[in-house]
Amino acid sequence: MSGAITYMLIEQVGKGEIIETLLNYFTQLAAGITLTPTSKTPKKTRAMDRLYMAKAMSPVFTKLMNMVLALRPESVEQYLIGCLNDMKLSGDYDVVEETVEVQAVPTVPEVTETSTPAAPPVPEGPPMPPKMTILTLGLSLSGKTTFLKTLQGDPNPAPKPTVGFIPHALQLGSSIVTFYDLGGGDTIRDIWENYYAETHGIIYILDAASDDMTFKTACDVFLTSINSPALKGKPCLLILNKKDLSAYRDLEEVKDEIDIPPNVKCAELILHPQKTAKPGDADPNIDANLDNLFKDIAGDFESIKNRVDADMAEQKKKEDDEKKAKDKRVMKKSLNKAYELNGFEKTDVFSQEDGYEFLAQEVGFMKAEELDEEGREVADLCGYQKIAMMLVAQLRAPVSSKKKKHEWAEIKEYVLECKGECEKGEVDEEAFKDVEEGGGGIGGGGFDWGAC
Ligand SMILES: Nc1nc2c(ncn2[C@@H]2O[C@H](COP(=O)(O)OP(=O)(O)OP(=O)(O)O)[C@@H](O)[C@H]2O)c(=O)[nH]1
Ligand SMILES: [Mg+2]
Repeated sequence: MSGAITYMLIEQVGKGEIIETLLNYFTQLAAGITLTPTSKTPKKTRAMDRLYMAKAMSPVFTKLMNMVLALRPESVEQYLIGCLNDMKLSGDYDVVEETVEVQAVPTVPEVTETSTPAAPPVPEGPPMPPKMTILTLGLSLSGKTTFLKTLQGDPNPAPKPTVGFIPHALQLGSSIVTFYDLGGGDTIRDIWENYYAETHGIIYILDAASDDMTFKTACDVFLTSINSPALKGKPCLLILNKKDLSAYRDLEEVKDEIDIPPNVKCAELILHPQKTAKPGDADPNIDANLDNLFKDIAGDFESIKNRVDADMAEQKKKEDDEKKAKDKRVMKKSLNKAYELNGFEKTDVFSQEDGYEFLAQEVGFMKAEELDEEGREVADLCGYQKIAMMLVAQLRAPVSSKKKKHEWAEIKEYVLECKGECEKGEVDEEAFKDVEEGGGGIGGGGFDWGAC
């Protein structure tokens, strides 16, 4: 993060370019490239740097650091790329436009989108867990983002449709509660289930004043989501929103449509502060309903946490297995090209001398002579095919320090196994797609080099 701050201070891009520039910075960083500023020296004095930091950059960095502190993601770079992408796509530039006094530059970021007037009080009862993740679900326009902005004290939220997902971390006493705001559009709903495993509780927001067809869909989507294996039985708050409108259906009418399971508590609310009896003030019933949800989670936290840990481990294993399988398909396709097997033509194949040099450079040496005997043997096995050698180089010298560095002996075994399968004619159709998906060839972004 400090590298990014230095880079931004020297570059001093315009306010509208901050998200884009940071996104580029972290994307390059994830690819192992640390961007150096185009200008070698800061364009302005240190006082001006501070002013710039305060006015333009500080809100963005504070927001990003709050999210990282709250979620402690495994890969900070990838997580920041996701957040910045979401901010870019959703046009969530509000923070950049805030006026910040120079004296107010935070040296240590606080976790606080959070300590805002409308944030709910710490509930009494069982001790609150240190961290909780709450999934906020509901169809598009049901009021999810409005609700989260209201919780953060915004008296007149006017959100744009959410594309993807935006985490909002709120500090409640000693507990950090992270609400995931997920877009509710038809196509975006496909991503919801990626977040089910890690969730401790659910808030489903229903626009109870919508037209009949939307209402029916919202009820169906509610039941499907809360009955999915990773969510079933977890504490849930069903909010019937837009009580201020005449088309509003009350709880009795909703119950005619949905059989509400026992783990679900219901609330009839007005989530938009401008629609309440006292415009500008949040609906006073929000706090008590949230407290009840937190109490339900706190009361059963041990077993919910065990379930979350187990589900997340299973999900990670599934993802790793899928990545491994995909990498193997790419390797086999490259070997088919190297050895002209299974109808493939010889493509991107070096001479032996150039192949050694290529692999040597890919693993970080200056000259081919530095590649030892075992490395050469692997290059031989790869048939000097470019992508195959790039794949093995990534196993030997992964870009990310978190990925395992494999020994040549292990890599040799892996290439032999892939080659053996190719020779037996084991090629699956997916292989034809993967390399195209992988960026059309060398260095394509679709491979997960470290998965093996
Ligand atoms: N009348 C009324 N309108 C509301 C209330 N709450 C939210 N709205 C309006 O309903 C719409 C909901 O917008 P969002 O909060 O962006 O909805 P969302 O669920 O986040 O939608 P996606 O991000 O597309 O999934 C906005 O136009 C709000 O002004 C309410 O209590 N009463
Ligand atoms: Mg939204």
